[in-house]
Amino acid sequence: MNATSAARALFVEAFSSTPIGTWSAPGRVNLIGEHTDYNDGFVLPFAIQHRTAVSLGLRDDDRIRVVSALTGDTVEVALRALDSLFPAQRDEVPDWARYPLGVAWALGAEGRRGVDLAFASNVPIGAGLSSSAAIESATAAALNDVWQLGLDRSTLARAGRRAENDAVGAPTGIMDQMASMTGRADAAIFLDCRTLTAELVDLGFVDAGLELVVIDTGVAHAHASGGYGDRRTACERGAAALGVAALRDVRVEDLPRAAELLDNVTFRRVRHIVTENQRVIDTVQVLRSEGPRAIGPLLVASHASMRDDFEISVPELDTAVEASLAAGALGARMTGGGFGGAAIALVARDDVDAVVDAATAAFAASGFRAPTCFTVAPSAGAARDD
Ligand code: GAF
Repeated sequence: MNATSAARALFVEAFSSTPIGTWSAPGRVNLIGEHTDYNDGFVLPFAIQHRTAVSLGLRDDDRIRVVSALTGDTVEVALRALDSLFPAQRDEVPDWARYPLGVAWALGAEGRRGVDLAFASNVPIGAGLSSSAAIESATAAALNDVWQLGLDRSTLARAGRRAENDAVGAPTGIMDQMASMTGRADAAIFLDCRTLTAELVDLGFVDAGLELVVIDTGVAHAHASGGYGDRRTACERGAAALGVAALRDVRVEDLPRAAELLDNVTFRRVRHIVTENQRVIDTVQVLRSEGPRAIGPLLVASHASMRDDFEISVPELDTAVEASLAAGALGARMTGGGFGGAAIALVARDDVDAVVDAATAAFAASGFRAPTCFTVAPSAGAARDD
């Protein structure tokens, strides 16, 4: 059953009534541009075919009920109570329910009509494929329609980020929500995270005989704790020491001066962001001038920068990348926030099995849990399904 049918079936089972509609939104992979979003920089993600769906029913009061196929539990609160729950009392809300309730809160729920929401998803959780942005974007798209808010996609993406930052407590940027809201089949989104200007870039994987393979390491990550926030703090420290509003404003040619001003760790964090921004720009240019077969070296350089300078890779991700490249991938890198999750490999169609076999064998040889491997296709963003 796809996510849309599963959400509808769950709604009927949980609420004993028929939903008025179902909306869905995708997860994403990021082709290149990691941790650049909260530095006002550039990213190049694309929405994938895995989606989270929400079936919605209107209520006659001001309450919101949410139920998830994942956990099976139902959470119910008054819309007017959301302002006192978020952000201060978020611990009173079960983890998963902070995402949809946080979006309702971020959209300004008080005074709106109550809703019942049932969620189902086939976006892998904890794999760095933005299962959280998918639930946020599906919720935002649905509430925008039924509450007749008339908000554009960037504004809905910002509401999703606010939910993530303040209701969930993860200090993330805007990339995932923008990818989930604005994805298009066959294209990546070249996003300027300072202005939120988004350009679609044709990927041409099909015509070039290429597949993008996801190698999910099974190492779970969470951005509400630990390393992600530390990296963000280091970037802010670097920007302040260099006297710029954000690391977006530092150019590659400024790096020698930065090396003199910053301690070694902060400098390496800065160098990752500055060179990664340039790699995103270069990738877009290479895609447009030479096509997707030529972007491999940029993906490989991005991974090395994350492993050595930003230090957000883990042995499983490095193994996935090295094994893919050894088996003939044109390029490979970890994708998403790091500290676990998935790697991506750009692979000629005929080499997909060899890459998957090589990654699986390398994991076994290292004593790691077997990875889950699948291909992803650039897909449409949030939409109403029925
Ligand atoms: C996570 C965050 F949610 C994004 O905002 C982005 O920072 C990414 O990690 C790293 O590029 O997905």
